[in-house]
Amino acid sequence: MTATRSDAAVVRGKLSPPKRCGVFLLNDDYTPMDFVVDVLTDIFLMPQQQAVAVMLAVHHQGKGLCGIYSRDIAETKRQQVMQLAAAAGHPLLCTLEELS
Ligand code: NFA
Repeated sequence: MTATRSDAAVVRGKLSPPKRCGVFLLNDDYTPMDFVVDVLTDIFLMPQQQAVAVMLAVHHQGKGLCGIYSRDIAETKRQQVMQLAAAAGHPLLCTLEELS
C-alpha cells in the first residue's frame, strides 16, 4: 500500500488514528431469534450463516460483537438497531465499546 499525506501526519504525531468502536448486541429473554438474525444481516451486512452464529453466541454468552467501526458509524448502527427493535416492540439492546 502507498503512503498518504494522512499517514505522514499520523507518524509526525499531528493526528491520532481514529478511535475504533465495537458494536455489541446483548441477550434478552424476549427478542425473537429471527429478528436478531435479520438485524445482523440488514444492519451489519453479515451473510446469513454468520448472522445465525453471532445470534447464537449472544444467546448463549450474553453478549456478542457485531462489528468494529469509527465512532460515528458505530453510533449510527446502534441507533438503527434500537430504532428497529423499538418499532417491533422488542427489548433488544445494543451497546458500544471504545477499543482504542
Ligand atoms: N434469547 C432470545 C430468545 O431466546 C434470542 C436473542 C438472541 C435475543 C440474541 C437477543 C440477542 N428468543
